[in-house]
Parts: sequence; structure tokens; C-alpha cells
Amino acid sequence: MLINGNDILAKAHNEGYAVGAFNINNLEMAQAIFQAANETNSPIIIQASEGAIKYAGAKMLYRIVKTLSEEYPHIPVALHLDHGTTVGSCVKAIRAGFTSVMIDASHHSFEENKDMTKTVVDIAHSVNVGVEAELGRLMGIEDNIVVDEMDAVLVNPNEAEEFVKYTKVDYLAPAIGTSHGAFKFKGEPKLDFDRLAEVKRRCNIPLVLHGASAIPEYVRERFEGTGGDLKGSKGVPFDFLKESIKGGINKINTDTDLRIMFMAEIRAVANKNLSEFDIRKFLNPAKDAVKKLIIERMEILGSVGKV
Ligand code: PH4
Ligand code: ZN
Repeated sequence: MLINGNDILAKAHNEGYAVGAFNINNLEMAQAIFQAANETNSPIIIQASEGAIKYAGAKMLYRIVKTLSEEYPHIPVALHLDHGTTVGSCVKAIRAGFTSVMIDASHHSFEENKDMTKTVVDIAHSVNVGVEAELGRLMGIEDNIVVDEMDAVLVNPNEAEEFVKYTKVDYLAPAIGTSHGAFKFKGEPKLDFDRLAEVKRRCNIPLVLHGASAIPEYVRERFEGTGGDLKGSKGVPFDFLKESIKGGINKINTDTDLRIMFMAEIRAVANKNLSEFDIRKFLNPAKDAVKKLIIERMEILGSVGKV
């Protein structure tokens, strides 16, 4: 059933697990996510970025998710706008039927971020839609970063407390050292778990980890084994995901892992049979591989059986 993201995340916050928030741009990814949720009885958040909306249309993505939610009525699902950059972008998503939105004003000043977020919260709450905001910048922590530099990029727990009180935002993404994409850390992976625990203690609401793809060895190997190049790539280790959930993360954003897995399988079919042109023969194995990866991730997040 398609429901407010806050209902899904409040339960995860109360019970101490995380829900996977998986990005989609098309039907096949949405099918893979629902199939994984169905096999594991997991709640899910399906999210679409402004780029995804530009590609497929907000209404189309809503219709895909709505239709699948009717096929799997026992699965709690929220359709979430990922990194909405303006109030208008959030309003458009809500009008299209999204049940959760992120207003990402983290590149604005703290005061502007507060005001934009409060505006979105007031609108969204009047129509039973949950809201996420972000504090700090999504950047990997380098090995040799000094404390002052770290304070400048990562979430400030004092600000987080003030922000949540003022805006009444439902869930918060605190920057603790992750970044988007396949190249998250130059040296050893490092996240600021102490800072995360302090934000959780002060805010006591569901928290969100962006840039949480893990790039497991078998995924990289499959991509490179089919002719791709991911030299130097590094994701968030599974142990770090578990540690972040202990520290209060309840929504784990994953996109890069799905993209890499999907493309590796497409390439595998293309390499094996140069004269294949039935697109279902490419898309079915890609969908299956993504579904398996998502099931594995749900087990790590602790969302299995939480419907
Ligand atoms: N996201 C995904 C952002 C996708 O514009 P776009 O469609 O490329 O945006 O918000 C994440 O946090 C995913 O993190 P990941 O890269 O570690 O999977
Ligand atoms: Zn993100």
C-alpha cells in the first residue's frame, strides 16, 4: 500500500532498523524492488530524483509505483522525491502523488535551509506527506582532513537540534562523510559515527544516510568482468551500514549499486550473443540480479519481515 513515508520511517525509528530507499528511473527497477520486498516482506521507499522525473515524468513514475503497490497490497511503500532543490519541485511531486519529499537546501545558508524546509513542511503536512531535509555537505572524509575542515562540511549537532525544532521536519539526512557515486573514499573508508549518535540524541527522529551504496566485491567483479571499468571505486562497507543503523539511521539510500549491477547484466547478454536484440532477454536477467542484490541489502538493514 502506498503510504506516507513518515509512517514507514517512524516504525523503523521506534524499532531500530533501516528501510532501503532505492532509486528508480524506469519500470524495471521498480519491478525489481517490489519483487524483493515481496520475497522478504520488507517495507520499501522508492525514490525518484529530479533527473529521474525529467527522464520519465513525475506522473508516470507515480503510476508505475501506484500500479505495483496494488499488485503487492501487503507491502508498505512510500514514493519519495529525492533531492528536491526548490519548493516548487516538492509541490509538483506532491501534486503528482508522491507521499514523501526531500527538500535539499543544504547548499543554501543555514537560515535559508531552515526557511525553505519549513515552507515545504507546512505544505506537505497539510496533505499527509512526509518531509526529509539535509544538513551539511555530502563529501567523503579524507584521511588527512583536519577538525576545522570536517566541521565545515559535516552536520553540526547544535544546528541539527535547532533545525528540527524550528522546521518540524519528519526525517533528517545528516552529512557524516558519505558521498554519491562509485568513488566515495580516497583512502580507508571513514564515517563520523560519534557525530551521528549526537545528532540522533539531540533530534530523536528518523535519520537518513545518503550515498550508502556498498559496491560489494562481486558487483565490481561482475561489472569489470563484462568489460566495464570501476578502477578506484569504493563504497560504504556493510559493517559501516550496520554501525550507522546502530547510530540511528533509518533510511538507507541506494542507487549506484543497482545501476552497476543492472548494467553489468545488460553487458553480459550483449557480450554473449552479438545478434541478440530481444530487449526482454537483456532486461530480465538485469532485473533478477538487481532483485537479488536488494534482498541481500534488506537483510543487512534489518527490514526483512517488518511489513
Ligand atoms: N541518492 C541518489 C541520487 C541520484 O540525479 P541522480 O538521479 O543521479 O541522483 O540520493 C543517493 O543518496 C544514492 O547514493 P549512492 O550513489 O551511494 O547509491
Ligand atoms: Zn542522495
